[in-house]
This record gives sequence, C-alpha cells and structure tokens, in this order.
Amino acid sequence: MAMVSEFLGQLTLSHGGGEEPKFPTVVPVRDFDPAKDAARIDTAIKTKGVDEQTIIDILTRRSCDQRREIAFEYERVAKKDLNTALKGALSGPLEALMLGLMKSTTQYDASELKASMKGLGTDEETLIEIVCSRSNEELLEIKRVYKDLFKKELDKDVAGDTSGDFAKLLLALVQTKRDEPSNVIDYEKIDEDARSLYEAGVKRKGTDVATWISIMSQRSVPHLQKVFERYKSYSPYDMKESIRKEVKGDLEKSFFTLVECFENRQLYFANRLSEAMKSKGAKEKVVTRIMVSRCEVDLMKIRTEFKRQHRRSLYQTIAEHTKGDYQKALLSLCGGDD
Ligand SMILES: [Ca+2]
Repeated sequence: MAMVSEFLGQLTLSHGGGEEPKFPTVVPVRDFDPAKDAARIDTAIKTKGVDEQTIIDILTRRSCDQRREIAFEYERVAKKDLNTALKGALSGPLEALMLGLMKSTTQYDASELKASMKGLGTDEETLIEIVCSRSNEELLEIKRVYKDLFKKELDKDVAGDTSGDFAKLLLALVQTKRDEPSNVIDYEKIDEDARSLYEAGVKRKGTDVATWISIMSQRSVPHLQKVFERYKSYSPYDMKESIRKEVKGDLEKSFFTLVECFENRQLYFANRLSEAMKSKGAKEKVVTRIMVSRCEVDLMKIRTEFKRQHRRSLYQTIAEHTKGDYQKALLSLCGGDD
C-alpha cells in the first residue's frame, strides 16, 4: 500500500502549473497497456543475451509517467525493481541512458548535479550546463527534488564544491531570484542595465563581477535580450565578446552559457550536441544528458535549430557518430529525421 501512495505522489509531482510550452519528441503512447509492456520487458530481460531492441522500443517511446507505470507493473509481477533489473541486463552508455529515462526530467537533472559534485573534484562542465541553462522554473523544481532525493540543499552542495566568483554566480542562479517576464517594456531600465554592464566590464580596469552577476541572475530573459541589444550602443564588443575579454575559466564559461541560453536556449543545446558528437570518442555523457533531459521538454525545437545551424539533421549526425544499441536508443528519442 505504501508503494501505491508513493507512486501516485510521484505522478502528481511531475505536473507543474503555468510552465513554458513544451516541444517534446517523446509523448504519451495511445492505447497504453503498462501490464503488457512490463511483461514484454520482463521477457526481454530474461532472454539469453538480452533483447535490447524490445527494451529500447518500449522505454524510449513512452512518456515519463507511462514509464513509471510500467516500472510499477514490472515490480508487481517480477517482484523486483525495474531499475535493478535494467542495471543487470544492460551496460555501458545504453544502461546510463535507460536508467536516466526511468527518472523524471527534474529528478534526472538533480541526480546529474549531485553526480557532478560527488567525491573528489567537480565536473564543472556538467554543473555549468545545468545551472546556467535551466529556466528559473526548472531550477526551482530541481532544488525541491534535490532536497527530496538527497536530503541536502542544492546551494549548500554548490557552495561546498566551488569557489570565488564562479561560486557566487552559480549560487546567485540557484537562489532563483529572476524576475518574471513583464508585459511592460521598461526602456529606462534596459538602458540603465546595458550601461551598468558596460561600466562594470569593458569600460573599466578589471571587472566588477558582482554587478554582472546581479543583473544576469535577477532580470527576466526578455528584458536581458533587450539589454544585450542596447549594450552594443555602449560597447564596441557585444556581450559575448565582452565576456571573453573580461573573465576567464569557469566564470567565463558560465557567463557565456547564460548569455547563449538567454539568446536561444535550443540553439545552445543543438551546438553542444554537435560539439559533443564531433569530439573524439563522442562525449557520450553530454549527448545522453541532453537527449534524456530535453526529450520531453524541447528536443523538437533543438532538432530544428540543429538542422538550421549545422545543415545536417540531428538524426543523421547521431547515426554517423554513435553506434550499436546506444545509437538505436538515441535515434528513437530523437524521434525522426528533418
Ligand atoms: Ca574591464
């Protein structure tokens, strides 16, 4: 009984109100039969050599809520947890991808953040990607789920794992103080922020990073888009060039990611996918993370940006740079060629 209520609780948690419109490639399947899916997965796992194709066909073509229902049915029939069974049956990047799919988008983001800070050292690249690319709403949810899952506050973990201005920027973002977009365009404020960004950076010796952080972590995205336009009337360098000139290392990467996402978040993900796949030995971690975390959010739009920017479709690029069952799973999440 405890299991049922926990399961229902999770189902309701995954529905937030008033969020941004979604452009998923993975949507609920019609005529859904979780018991049948669970039985097919059970057979696939028990098959000698494992029938990966069936597992991929089912789990990459069901919504997150449906995957949860399948997991529930599976546990009822097989008397074992589906995650554990998948871990035993699969390996390598396919295993990581499938286990990622068994989490909600928010749980997945929270777990990726946790993993990026676990143990000695920090995976700054992952930390920057998630903290700087997620919307205020997404970050609010991630913080809540992070605390739920790990019994710790996200900001405390971030503070413990980073330092200096880089830490200050990430913490300011994690505090989720960003204004909601307003219907009224405040031209005075746009001008004032543009001038402040210029005076705090390109205009002076050194950089007043605190001013950059406060503007970039507190203003709404549509406001900032106009600020960066206005910024060009003060500075000979645009905002991204100014970041390159003024700051270095993880701080530079973070500000750069932020501005890229303010301008066009789906293009940022498209470019990151392209880079990760072109890099030697395809950075599977990055590819998996973006495909799993965006397939029920905006992967359809990422596909459009990908094709526009790189002249090749995401589908063709995945087909070219990855292989085996992992490739089949990625192509299925991608959802089609463009
Ligand atoms: Ca300067």
